[in-house]
Amino acid sequence: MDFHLSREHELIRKMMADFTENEVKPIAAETDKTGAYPRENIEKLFDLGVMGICVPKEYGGAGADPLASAICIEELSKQCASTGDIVATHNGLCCDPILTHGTEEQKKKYLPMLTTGRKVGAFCLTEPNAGSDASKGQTEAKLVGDHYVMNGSKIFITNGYVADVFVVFAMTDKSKGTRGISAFIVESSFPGFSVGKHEEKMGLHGSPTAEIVFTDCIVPKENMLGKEGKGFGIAMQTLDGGRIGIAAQALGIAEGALNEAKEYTKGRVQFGRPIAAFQNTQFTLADMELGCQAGKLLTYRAAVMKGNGERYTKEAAEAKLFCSEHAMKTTTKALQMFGGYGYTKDYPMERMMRDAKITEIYEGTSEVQRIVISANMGLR
Ligand code: COS
Repeated sequence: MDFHLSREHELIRKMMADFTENEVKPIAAETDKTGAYPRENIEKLFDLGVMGICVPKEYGGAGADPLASAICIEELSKQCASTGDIVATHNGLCCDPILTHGTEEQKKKYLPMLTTGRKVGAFCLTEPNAGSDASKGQTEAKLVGDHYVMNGSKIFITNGYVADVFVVFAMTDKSKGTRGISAFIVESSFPGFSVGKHEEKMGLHGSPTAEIVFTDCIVPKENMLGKEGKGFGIAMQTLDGGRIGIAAQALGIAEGALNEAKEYTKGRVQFGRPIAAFQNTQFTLADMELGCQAGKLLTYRAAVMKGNGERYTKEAAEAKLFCSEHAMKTTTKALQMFGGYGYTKDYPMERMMRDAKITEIYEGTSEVQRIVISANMGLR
């Protein structure tokens, strides 16, 4: 067992750390304030090969492994969790299922679009009445001749109003429950596709979240992803990978908050001493550091297992659960160290705390992660 990153992974980290410092950090507060999608930075991330980083070179990607993708998301999220989220969704929830379950024709058509073609990807599973109980979606797709007619709506879709390619889950046979769900690749240009409500959120303001509506949407028959009735398993398998991305995002937020807290407490003098000289501050920072190190090991372990082709459902859930809860704890405690300043928008702490919260909710709440972990502990 080697706990050191390879030279390639270190180079990727350095590249992303430089990009984050020079391009992401300067606009992070403004992105949060205006809610503007960080389009120029996403274009630059396409240039760097980060969008679709795990897609093999033959389809226009960088051919990197899941650990490289996690490192990119972690570094970006140290300064801007919205940017980390856009990348995590594109890579983990759109490129990955097409790569894993797509036919050769689908891979040749869609993966180059999502890499060199600069089209952004999204994932449509959640519906108003199907959140944690993801199997209860009502969106339907009926086969009519050589195409499916899709009707229904999906909510809270990350990249919703900027994406061009969507992996969508719909019932093809309502009588079969989860075994009646199929996956599809849907383009925003298909007739009957529309974007509904743009969500106004507590945090992640730069990450575009929207409702997606299908009204007699025409989806070619050949756009079914995987076999008919296998959609639920594809969704669950995709979310296993997606959870590594959210773990990396939460880890990045926690590390970013810890870095800010270290700098601030060394410079802030109260009672005649920098507050970093007080043991209470030091112990709190030590707990933050410990959690970041533990979270990093959990996240990288899950990513390496995915790269090795091993089953990593439990490990991804553990990483996501631990890192998201640690991000929430760390941002809350770091804000406290900033006192009143932490509560203002002059410092990034309140943004980091708002951004951290969603990592305990999306791609499976903390409660769902506990269901997944306990279901994989041999208890039944
Ligand atoms: N990988 C592959 N297949 C999986 C799987 C996984 N990780 N997890 C479940 N499956 C398959 C099962 O093998 C089963 O297949 P069969 O019907 O062929 O036997 C099927 O999926 C149903 O499995 P299960 O009965 O465990 O599903 P549940 O409905 O009980 O799932 C949870 C329960 C809560 C774990 C699931 O609904 C879930 O993860 N919900 C959260 C969804 C989520 O993250 N939403 C956020 C959306 S993105 S923001």
